[in-house]
Amino acid sequence: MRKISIGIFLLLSINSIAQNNFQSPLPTRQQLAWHEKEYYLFMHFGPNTFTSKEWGEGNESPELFNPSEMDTRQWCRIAKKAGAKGIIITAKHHDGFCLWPSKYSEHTVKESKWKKGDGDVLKELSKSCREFGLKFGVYISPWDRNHPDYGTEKYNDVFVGMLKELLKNYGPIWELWWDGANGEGPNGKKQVYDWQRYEKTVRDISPSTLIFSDIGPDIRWVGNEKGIAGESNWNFLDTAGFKRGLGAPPTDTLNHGNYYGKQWIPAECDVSIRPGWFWHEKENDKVKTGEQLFDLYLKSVGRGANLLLNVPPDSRGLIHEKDSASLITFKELRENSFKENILKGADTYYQFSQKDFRNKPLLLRGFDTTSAYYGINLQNFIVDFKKPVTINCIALKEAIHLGQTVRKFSIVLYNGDKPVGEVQGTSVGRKRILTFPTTTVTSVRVYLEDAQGNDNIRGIAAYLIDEKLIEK
Ligand code: FUL
Repeated sequence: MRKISIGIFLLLSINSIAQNNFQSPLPTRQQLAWHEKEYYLFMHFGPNTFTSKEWGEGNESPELFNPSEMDTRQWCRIAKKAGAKGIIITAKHHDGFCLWPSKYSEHTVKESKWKKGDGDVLKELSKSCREFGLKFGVYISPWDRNHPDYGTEKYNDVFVGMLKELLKNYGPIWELWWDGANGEGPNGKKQVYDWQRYEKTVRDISPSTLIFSDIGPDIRWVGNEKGIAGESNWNFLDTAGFKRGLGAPPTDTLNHGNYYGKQWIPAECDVSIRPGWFWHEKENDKVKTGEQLFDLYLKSVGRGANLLLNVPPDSRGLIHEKDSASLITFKELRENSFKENILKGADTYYQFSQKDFRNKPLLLRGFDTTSAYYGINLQNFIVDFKKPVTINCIALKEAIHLGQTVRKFSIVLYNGDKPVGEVQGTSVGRKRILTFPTTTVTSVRVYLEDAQGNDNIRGIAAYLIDEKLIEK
């Protein structure tokens, strides 16, 4: 018996080696923890909140910035209630206005009327995030339409000085967001950015900060601002020869990642709850509904990416009632939909050979924990329910600390011996949520049809969710 199983093992190993020259890149510890955060809020706040603009020109009076009731605890309370795991705020948008009293600029909160120039949004927000157990991140636009040094080498010193202020005075900074949008400064000049120096500054001061940009190095832009990851979403990207901004890879590449990419640079889906990124009175009745947000969740988190949902504070400095209502509905829809894993208690059999099926309950236990099942190349499995169940959603998870290896799979739904439906997919990644017409089944068979290395499926879950939430 021992000999036979060693034989099977060798056969499978040789099979894997023969098929796979590709070694999956692996995420860092920080990236792995980032994946687990799934969804967090973005906040665009600054002079544009008061002028109804999306891109301030940089010549707005700093006095305009004057929220009447700003309360970062309200932001955090709502974020927490909505199940978001952190907040990333626009410390400086393209108009150059700094939400903190930077000594490198004269276009900041200290020049505003707010709190007679003594206020500091970042100080208040970082403190509230700590209080509420939320991650704190900052967006800082490299493009600056206000700074007099923009377009000269001196601006690189300014930008590095600002980064140091952010990292040293408001840390730990969980995620740092570098926008790719770029244009001219106040004097019509374009900037040559010293990205290497910027990156080194961050790594030296705060090695655990995750850097987001079009091309990472830690997190990549998903290639659109709609909050939608590619149906196939590889956590890999090749960045050689590409730059941030205009020199970035094609948006389609960013959307899907590179199939054989050499670096682990996962996608983050940024999208606004409103048509614009900043709060505008006239958009109060255009806030996305909880149902629309749920759909975006399926197309971002459900495709293995993270969701960065922008909820911009209004001119009072509060999250608007309409936005918080949608966030809470969104939270309830997620909770109700994924409350009960119908697979719990079912038996899972791995197919070791044509006739050899072995019970492996570990797979089911693993779904909501971080424990992993270590797979073998292209190992199919069957989940057998003890009685007929009705489902319309299946979620799979890959043990991504071992890489991303599953390339193609299909799931066949059975009622007794009769196939009653089939779902196909390519990438799995951290989480893959598949929806299909409501079906009564007694078992499901998962066929791993292509993989680059062992397919480390960590878990499978099935749900019955409100049919109105599923695209027909
Ligand atoms: C873009 C910017 O130009 C928008 O204003 C916004 O900040 C969005 C998140 O990124 O590139």
